[in-house]
Amino acid sequence: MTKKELEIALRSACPRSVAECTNEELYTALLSISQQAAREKKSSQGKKKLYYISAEFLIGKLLSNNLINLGLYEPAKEILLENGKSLAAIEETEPEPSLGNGGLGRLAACFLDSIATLGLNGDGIGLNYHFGLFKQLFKDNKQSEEPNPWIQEVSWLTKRDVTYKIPYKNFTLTSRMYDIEVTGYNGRTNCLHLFDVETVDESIVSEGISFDKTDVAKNLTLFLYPDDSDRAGQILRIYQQYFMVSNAARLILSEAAARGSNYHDLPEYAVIQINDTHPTMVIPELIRLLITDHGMEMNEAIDVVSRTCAYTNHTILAEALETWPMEFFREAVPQLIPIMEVLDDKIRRKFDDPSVYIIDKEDRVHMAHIDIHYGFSVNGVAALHTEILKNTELHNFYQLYPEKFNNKTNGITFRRWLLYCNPQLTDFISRFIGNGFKTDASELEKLDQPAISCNLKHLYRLLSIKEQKKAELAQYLKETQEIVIDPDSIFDIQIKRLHEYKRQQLNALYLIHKYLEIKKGRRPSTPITAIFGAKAAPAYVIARDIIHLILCLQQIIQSDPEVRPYLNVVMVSNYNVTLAEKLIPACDISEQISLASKEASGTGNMKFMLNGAVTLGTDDGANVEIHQLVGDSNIYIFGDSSDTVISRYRKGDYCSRFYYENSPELKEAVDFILSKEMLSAGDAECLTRLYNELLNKDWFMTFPDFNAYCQVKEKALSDYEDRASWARKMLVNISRAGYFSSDRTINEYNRDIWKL
Ligand code: T68
Repeated sequence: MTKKELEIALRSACPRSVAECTNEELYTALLSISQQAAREKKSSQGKKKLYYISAEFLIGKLLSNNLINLGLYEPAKEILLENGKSLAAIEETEPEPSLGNGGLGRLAACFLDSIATLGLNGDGIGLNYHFGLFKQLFKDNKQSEEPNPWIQEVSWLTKRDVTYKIPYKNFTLTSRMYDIEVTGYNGRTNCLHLFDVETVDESIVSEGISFDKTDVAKNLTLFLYPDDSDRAGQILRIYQQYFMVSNAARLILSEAAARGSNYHDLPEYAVIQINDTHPTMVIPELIRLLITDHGMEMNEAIDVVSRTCAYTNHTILAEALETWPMEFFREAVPQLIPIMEVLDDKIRRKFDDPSVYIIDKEDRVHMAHIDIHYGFSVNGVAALHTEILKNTELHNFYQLYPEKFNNKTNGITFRRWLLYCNPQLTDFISRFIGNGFKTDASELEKLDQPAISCNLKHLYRLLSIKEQKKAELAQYLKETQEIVIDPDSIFDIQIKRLHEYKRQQLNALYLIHKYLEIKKGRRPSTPITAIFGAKAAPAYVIARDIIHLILCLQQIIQSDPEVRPYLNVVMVSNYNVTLAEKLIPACDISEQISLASKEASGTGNMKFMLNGAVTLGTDDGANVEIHQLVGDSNIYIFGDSSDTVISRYRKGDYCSRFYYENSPELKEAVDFILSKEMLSAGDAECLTRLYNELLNKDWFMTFPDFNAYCQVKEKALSDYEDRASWARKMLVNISRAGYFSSDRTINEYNRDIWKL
């Protein structure tokens, strides 16, 4: 579509002239134009098709992304400008779909972009949550939750005439499929299929995010990860997961048949990627449907399904690996039980090792075990993670099936995380190395050449782009959250789900330490702004306490005139993709400080590096690969190694109090949690609980890494002062980020697993 054609299309889609339209009307018009353009690029239907099933798709706002991918972004911007309108202002009217939680969901979104960009035949399948995870608010320095509605009268969802009857023990629900078109860069359009239940009732939610958990017909697709701290909540998860996979299985079978499959040859027509264990029930459900609806023998059905399904593991936290009591299945989906019993029985006959059974002696079903035994591929999401799976967490399975295990280091789409969120940096790069990197990210390496790295003018240009993005962020936070930050300070950012293993509490302890240092007169040369963004799962008490600690610290520091000019702490509320797009380009120091061995990969680390931030982190997840690519002098690595951590867990003799007693700085920082300043800003119960947790347990070992963390941070802060040399570090980081393009990741999935 040319600019002229777009102008004509826009005029006819608008209720009045472009200049006279409201931003909402222009949004609606642009949405329908880009949907139309996307439909014209529908992916060609090859014989074999990929289905990426995931409980989350954290897709972010779609308008600009789709315009970029359709090549319409610049023309649209110009036409709007000529009519006194701004695309940025129109974007503000678009709600962000709340279909995800963290890295796993954002990865799924990046993958859909790359699958379409590479012209592969593949769709996503998930659920159409009306209120998403939740909308985060801060009251009295604490997190509170509200529904996060995003589906409006006009939206990217297209209602389809696909519906199924999904059977449960006591009732049947009628489903409905909605589609969101996913357009790749200069590429084809695929679909994200989101299933919903026709009877869902938004009005049953009251008091924050509570609702009747037993009224499944009304509540099924209200929330992602509804509270599962009680039995009703846990069974609701089963209802949701089964709904997702039963719909998926029916769609996959009917599409395969339409492409010519006779079901016996299903693996030639379909491959299913199971994103973590939430979609695992697709395995027994497909087997069941092949038997009951298509007359297949059990053994053949198991074989066919096993050759169709592949599993991605995203966690090594034992407590995050899903296991469900058999009685839950009995209560919700008893039809799966005979299948799961056969699957378990076959394993028991074959292997004399209870650790690999599907059903354990407490009658609990281990979802990952189903995937590993009855899928043909098991992959981790970064090199270190896959090694830990093979050697430690899933070692017994690795010995049974070494050929199934493979690594697929995560990636991110450069369209959203560079071209869209940082056009200034994109221009800077294109000026030196042309546009090839937009489709072949490895070309970014060309940036690391003496003509740039030895030329102060170019290096200062790079620094000035960073300054501009910092100023833009400061402006945005002021307008949207009334947060004031100094754009001339160092932006040190930690944004990710709140979890003890990610160790926001370690960062907070450093900030307490820094606060006390400044009080003693030791002031930093350049002021520091520490920015956090994180949601805590509502039932995760310690995570909420950590948010409370950070918010209290923010209040204390901001109201202390002695400290405030040198140090600021801010926590943005309702951290989401839209905020990430503003925060990441503005970052100087990227905090990736998980306890080594615990972060499967991380993908924020990749987005920061691509935007010229320097990583301060542990040798964990994909940080290890970043470290290898940029070299010791362009990253700040600290802390105990994953081997040390794993053996410390094995020995079981970790004692946090020992470290507390032996480091005066650490003791001082920890004690500050219960200082009178803190207790007057916050809630004694929360702060005491957190203090005790750290001192008596500290399961994710923040104390042993505290001193090393403080040291390496001081080193980074002082290195920042030499602007030219910092700019060179930025340049090296950008130039090595190509490896982390999700196009590379998807090519590997296709080469090794999907074979489309
Ligand atoms: C993340 N996992 C990993 N899980 O933590 C991160 N899990 O290291 C990795 O980069 C990313 O996946 C992509 O591979 C998650 O985001 C969840 O959100 C989750 C939610 C519920 C239950 C289990």
